[in-house]
Amino acid sequence: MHECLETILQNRLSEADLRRLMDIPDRRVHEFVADAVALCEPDAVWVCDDSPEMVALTRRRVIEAGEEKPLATEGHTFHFDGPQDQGRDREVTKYLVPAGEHLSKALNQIERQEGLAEVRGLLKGAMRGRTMIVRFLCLGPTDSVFAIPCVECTDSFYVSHSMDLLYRPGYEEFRWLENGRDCFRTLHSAGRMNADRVSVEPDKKRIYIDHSTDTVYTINTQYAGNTVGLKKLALRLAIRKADREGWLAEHMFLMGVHGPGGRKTYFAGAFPSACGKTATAMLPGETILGDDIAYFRAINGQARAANAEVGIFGIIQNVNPKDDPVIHDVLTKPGEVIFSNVLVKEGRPYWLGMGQPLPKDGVNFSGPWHEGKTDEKGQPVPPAHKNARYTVALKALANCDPELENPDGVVLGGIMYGGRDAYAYVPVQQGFDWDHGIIAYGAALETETTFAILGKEGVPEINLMSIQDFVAIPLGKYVQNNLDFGRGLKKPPLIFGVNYFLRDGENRFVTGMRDKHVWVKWMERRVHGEAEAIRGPTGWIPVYDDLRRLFQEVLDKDYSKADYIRQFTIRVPENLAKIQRVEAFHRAEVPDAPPVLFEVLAGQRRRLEQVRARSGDYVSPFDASV
Ligand code: GTP
Ligand code: SPV
Ligand code: MN
Repeated sequence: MHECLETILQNRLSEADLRRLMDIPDRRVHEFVADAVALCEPDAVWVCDDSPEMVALTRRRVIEAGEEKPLATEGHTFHFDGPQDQGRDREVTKYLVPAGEHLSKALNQIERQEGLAEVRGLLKGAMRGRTMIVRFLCLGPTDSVFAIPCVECTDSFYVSHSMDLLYRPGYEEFRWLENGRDCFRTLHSAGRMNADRVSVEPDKKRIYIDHSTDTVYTINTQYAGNTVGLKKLALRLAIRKADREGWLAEHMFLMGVHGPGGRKTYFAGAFPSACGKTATAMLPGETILGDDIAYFRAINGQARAANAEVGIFGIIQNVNPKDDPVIHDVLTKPGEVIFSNVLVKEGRPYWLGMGQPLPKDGVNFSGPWHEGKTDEKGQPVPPAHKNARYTVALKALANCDPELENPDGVVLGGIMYGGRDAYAYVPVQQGFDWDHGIIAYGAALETETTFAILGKEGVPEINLMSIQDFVAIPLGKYVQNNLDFGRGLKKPPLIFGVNYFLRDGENRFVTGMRDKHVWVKWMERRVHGEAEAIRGPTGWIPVYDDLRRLFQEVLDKDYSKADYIRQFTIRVPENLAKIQRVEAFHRAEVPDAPPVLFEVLAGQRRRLEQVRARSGDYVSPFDASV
């Protein structure tokens, strides 16, 4: 076996590349690369050691390969994914489950041997005529308790370039990798591509997660969420590792919220894809530590959190100078930015909701585009895709939090959960305690599907803690791990439920885009015991006077009692219906749901019935106390 491995590597790698690979002592890495070479049969293999010259070479090669094209502004490039490759693909993303092992029914899975044979069959010879790039990266700050070394073999320079913006270099981390320490592996090929370097076999797209070997296989896709192994692919592996080791890997942003007297309190927040993580973490005047993936560890009885990433792969729709001044600035000045699936005309990128009229023609993910263009099904092709994104390094942002590289992470003051809940929950509330918050806001999180995932938009669903797509362990165990995490802490972070998407009888949102800033400031005050609250049936809700003051202070806006009542009225029938849906979901899909989940929901139902008996179906926040 070893001889064979050495022969494979010697035959395909230059002397220098072979040396860079062999300088990494862990034999499993050599085996992974040798297997990828033997399977995918690339013409050449390029082992990147993160030196500035090699990183610069990636930037050159991505242009030469035609996977990105330069825009007029220095450092800006654009990339297109195929029309059927514009988001994460749930259908074809599956866990490879060894015979005898079980995952919750709600998780997409396939028997391991069958899945391996299928995906490896598709990868066979997939890199002929191409270069395979070998990248070493690190999730979490390097040389820290959070660090997880990752290696990816890919035939895409776009993937390699994206990783330079989104992750910490890891070659050095690997050089010191003790034998046996976990490392995550991804093998990716774009598959067959057309002359524009776009994958052309979407029906053969597969993203298979082999947690038995911490390896992910992905083929016939280019969308970063399906191909950049350290994003959601590694999150699935990290959730299993965290389960083994007693910490948490979460689909959460991290931000510093600035309070009175110059203090700063860190918050994490879980929202499903395209439901407000980046929008919250980028609030003007606050600092961003991360917008997508956070790791939590209990260290000396404190909840400490670190960003797994160092960049943003963010939704560009609606980024405009008024609502998102900081990110808009980065997207319009020279610096390294990859725009994906925007409209391009004369070297300029355009996107939906950018705050200026779009050209009537240009080039986009569908090829040459003009106003009125329809696809083969007769559907209108939008100028830019709703899920068009930008990729930038966090350090390019003026509001990047200085603790990003702290090897011990930051101490968390609060955690929020929120989804697209049109009917039930009030815009902001605080859990009665850790268990209530985790269950009532996290495990009971309802939302609607968004454009970040292929398929129909706006379909209501439960998305447990905003992370259901990525939970690679039984769902009940995942909830239990969250409950247990709080028990090990001296002062657990406060848990909040937020809802930016509550609608009125006319289907209009009851809150504005900037209102979340007031909720965030209120939560910060609550952490420090400086705001009052009413004990409502579904959680502590803000008192009117505090909100009125904060609206004035934060947004320079008058906040009327009528607004407060409209936003914070307890909708009893809608909340009871929610509890019923959530219970039914857990009974049907989560056989190992912790019993306390049903107790918390039953308590919530009792309190709602109690206020209804006293005050009717729709209870003003002024009468909501239970
Ligand atoms: P991923 O990167 O996909 O994980 O998502 P994210 O959670 O970071 O999403 P992001 O913050 O970029 O969500 C953006 C979407 O939420 C856009 O469609 C916004 O217009 C919408 N959004 C954000 N805040 C609000 C709000 O307060 N009200 C309404 N109605 N929409 C909002
Ligand atoms: C999400 O879909 O939650 C994202 C983008 O953050 S992706 O990289 O596709 O995961
Ligand atoms: Mn995400």
